[in-house]
Amino acid sequence: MSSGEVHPTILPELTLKNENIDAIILGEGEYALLDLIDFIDKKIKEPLGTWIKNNGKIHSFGPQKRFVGLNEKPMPAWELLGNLDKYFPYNRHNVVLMEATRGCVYKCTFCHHSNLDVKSYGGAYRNLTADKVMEQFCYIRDLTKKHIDRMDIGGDLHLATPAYTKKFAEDIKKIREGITWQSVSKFHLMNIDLAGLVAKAGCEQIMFGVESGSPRLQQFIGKMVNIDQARFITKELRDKGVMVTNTYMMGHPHETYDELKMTLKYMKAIPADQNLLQIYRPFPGTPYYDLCVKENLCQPPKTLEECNTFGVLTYHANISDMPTKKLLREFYKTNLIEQTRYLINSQKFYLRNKMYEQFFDNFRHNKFTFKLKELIRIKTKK
Ligand code: B12
Ligand code: SF4
Repeated sequence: MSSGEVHPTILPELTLKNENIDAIILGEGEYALLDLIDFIDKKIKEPLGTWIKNNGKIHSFGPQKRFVGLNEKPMPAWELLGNLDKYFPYNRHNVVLMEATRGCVYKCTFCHHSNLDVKSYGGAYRNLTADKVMEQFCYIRDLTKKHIDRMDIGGDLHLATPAYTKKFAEDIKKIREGITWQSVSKFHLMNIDLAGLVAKAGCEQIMFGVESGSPRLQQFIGKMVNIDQARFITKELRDKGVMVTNTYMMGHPHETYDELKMTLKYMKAIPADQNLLQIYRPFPGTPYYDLCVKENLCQPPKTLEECNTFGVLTYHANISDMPTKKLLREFYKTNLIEQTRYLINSQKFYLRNKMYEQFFDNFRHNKFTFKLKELIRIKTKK
């Protein structure tokens, strides 16, 4: 049994120690998997990009030397998924999530892209041309009877340089056939011209990471966001009909209540459609996580099973300098306000774009009710 993706790339030894796993692929999988097969067939001795367990002994091999050219790689075999209709719940205006980018040029200290193995085994940052994005979209569209006219191509960081943003927007504008798209960028990469360009090119939503309003924490995570620029870009995009989502984290390592209040100030000052809020959970293999371990704020998982209850998914570990009650109260109170605001903004967006099914569905399944259910779950567990 072989395993792959970010988790084993960051924790190869811990993953391989699991009795069910014989081999892992670190980083990009395409060529490494071919090497692994050749290794099993005894054609090569060094399957690059893999770690292999043999009679309980772990053998590690260096990064792959061949990486996929995103624009040259064959179309993903979507048809192997069978009836694609079932993945698109609405009769009209479905959205399809596609890969348009790999890697990231940045190294924010809480993110998996700050991990050296992710960088070296995953390969350099690459992105698709507008032509290729459309080709992939049309390929999927032709495989389903459902109406899809929206694509989510944000990945980790799609609009990663002003030059690419300009080229992508100009190109997609010419060929998009009414298709709209959602993306991810950074405030310092945007300006008034690019905001106008992406809006005209069919961009319906952009996400930006802010994470904290505290200058100390911003410096520490490697994400400096200028409040005035963020406010200006957000307003420009929204005036042009693009929805803006800004992401924030609360409960950074050693965060104080005064610092959290700085984050709240950012949220108020930057008029996004949605402020997406998370409690920070340390991600193994990142400098932010290392700091947490060093300062005894969290314990490293010892087994693969322990990872299930660690970090991203389950509990709210408080590693800030605030009392847990205070942190959680601020988190849920702010979320209540933010998600109510977002519910209203997203409903306006759906009505504006005549997405009536999405409008009614959103009453039942929205982030507000999601958080409410989470709160009830935590309360009943206690
Ligand atoms: C797109 C995405 C999503 C989409 C998935 C949509 C879909 N239908 O696929 C959505 C938004 C739904 C999503 C949800 C979640 N996601 Co997500 N997601 C991503 C993202 C941005 C890209 C993944 C992707 O498709 N890349 C494109 C493919 C081609 O590349 P790839 O996945 O790296 O795969 C390559 C190699 O890793 C390798 N490989 C991959 N799998 C395997 C398997 C084997 C056997 C082998 C040999 C090789 C191999 O080969 C591939 C080709 O080179 C990643 C971040 C990232 N950059 O990886 C996070 C990421 C995978 N998500 C993450 C998380 C935490 C989640 C959620 C749990 C979030 C939440 N709290 O709800 C949920 C879980 C959903 C679920 N049910 O599993 C984490 C996982 C963390 C971890 N410890 O592993 C990541 C790494 C982001 C992060 N840093 O936090 N996600
Ligand atoms: S810009 Fe986004 S994807 Fe890139 S390192 Fe920072 S948080 Fe990660």
